[in-house]
Amino acid sequence: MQTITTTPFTDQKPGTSGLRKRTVVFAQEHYLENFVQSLFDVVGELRGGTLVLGGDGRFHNDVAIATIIRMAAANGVARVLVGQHGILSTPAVSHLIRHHGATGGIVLSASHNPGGPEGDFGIKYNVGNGGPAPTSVTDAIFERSKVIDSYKTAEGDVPLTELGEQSVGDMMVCVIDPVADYAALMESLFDFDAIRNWLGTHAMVFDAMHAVTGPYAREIFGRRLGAGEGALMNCDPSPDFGGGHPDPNPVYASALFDRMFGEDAPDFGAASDGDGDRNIVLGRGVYVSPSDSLAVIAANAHLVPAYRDGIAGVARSMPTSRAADVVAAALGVPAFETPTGWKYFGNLLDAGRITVCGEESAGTSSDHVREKDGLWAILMWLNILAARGLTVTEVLHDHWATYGRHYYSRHDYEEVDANAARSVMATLEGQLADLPGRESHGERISAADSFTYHDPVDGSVAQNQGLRVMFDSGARFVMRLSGTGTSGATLRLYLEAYEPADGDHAQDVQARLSRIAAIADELTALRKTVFRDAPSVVS
Ligand code: G16
Repeated sequence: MQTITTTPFTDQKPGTSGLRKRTVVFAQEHYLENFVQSLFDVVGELRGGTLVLGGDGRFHNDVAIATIIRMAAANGVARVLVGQHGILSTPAVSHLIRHHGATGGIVLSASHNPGGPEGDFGIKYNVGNGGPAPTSVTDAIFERSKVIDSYKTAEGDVPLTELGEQSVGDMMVCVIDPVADYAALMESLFDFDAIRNWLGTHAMVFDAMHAVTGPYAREIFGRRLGAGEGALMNCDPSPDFGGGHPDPNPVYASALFDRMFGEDAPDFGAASDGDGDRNIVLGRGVYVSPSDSLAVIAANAHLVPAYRDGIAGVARSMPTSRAADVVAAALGVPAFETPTGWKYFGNLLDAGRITVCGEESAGTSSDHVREKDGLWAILMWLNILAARGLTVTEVLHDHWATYGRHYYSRHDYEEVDANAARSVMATLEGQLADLPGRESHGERISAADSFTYHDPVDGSVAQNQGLRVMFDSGARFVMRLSGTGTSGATLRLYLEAYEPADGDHAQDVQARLSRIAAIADELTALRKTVFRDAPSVVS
């Protein structure tokens, strides 16, 4: 064992989901080591404990895993479970922690951000319930990182090519199949026979975007459910995601969108992101907004074996549309509104107060793990389609005719000047108190605030979680700064308008939301301040 002298970095504060930086930042001498030692110092129970370790296969994954294994041995970890070739999806890590009773897990990923030497890298820690470390833990790691002066490491390299047990000093390293336990969990939740039969007469396509879910998709959709090879796109993980950007949105998953909106489109299309926790779902010529997906899943969960007895409650992040709330009210179960970030669902799931939860950022999941789970959401849809015998479009239309439609869109202004972004937020925040009652473009503002969350389970409070402006018509806009970017600032404007069950559900989404977008721009001088004529991404 060696103790290496180091000096602190000042920028190791985890964001919405772990520490994300440019790969070149992580490649600096001692950068990863400082953060990992801070983690071992803060999470004392890892000494003598079990650590699950893996990543999404992006550039630098192998180097980081070898480093962490050596440091784990030097810091007294008893056992590391690491995915073969260093591969583990985020939901698989969450499941493995729970399944093996591990102390925690480390995921190496920058999620949907691009990879490669010029791209991004990231590290996040998940605690014993399988979920992202709460703010109390990430804050403590950050505090420690500011004063750290040495880290511990050991000699030894473990080849990750072969399954089996090896040792580094006193620590056991088990190289495990990244897919097996997770695939078994999925098979235990869903009606695989019904999905297999449905796939016998319907076509699907799944785009793994050269990211981590490729091997999972081959096993689950291909081998266990019998979807043909033609159903699987980009299923070989690559360190730079095939030169792409593993964010399953209309811009970066355009090949899938083109196919689903083209001639002879398959019945069902789906994709997931870099580390496999996000998902999108499409039907022939139709895209399901993530907020609608959560609401449809909540409304139809009882058709899926694992949720046959109904759901205890639903939670959504604040900017996610309120479609799921309407379903919860109809089911007579509670609905919770949490800040952006999966970690805020953990207490509600652990306490049994909710069964399903989701976010507008293409994340949906249930109490089977403590992370969002892309393949789970896709299997939910397949199981629902098989049970109902309807197309994706029919399921959506039926949903809107029952609960009303929440027209929804997110406008992202990416990599804008950080000061300009803060000024837009300050401009709106300064007006919040005066906004109620104001009228513009035929809409009247009913309320406006800065969102504060009071966790009903442990009483913790999270302030400044985004600015909300609500209208009498049931419309709303939300503005917040992203916590996952790695350069400049990303401003997110979330737009929502409600059309009741007997209303017109066939309007163009952007046209329906244009009034609210115009009001948001007027109140904040958004586009003028960030020097942009239009958002970088509209989803
Ligand atoms: C992460 C978090 C999500 C969050 C998303 C977007 O997802 O886990 O809870 O909704 O970032 O966050 P922001 O709006 O702050 O950029 P992922 O898939 O990137 O890990």
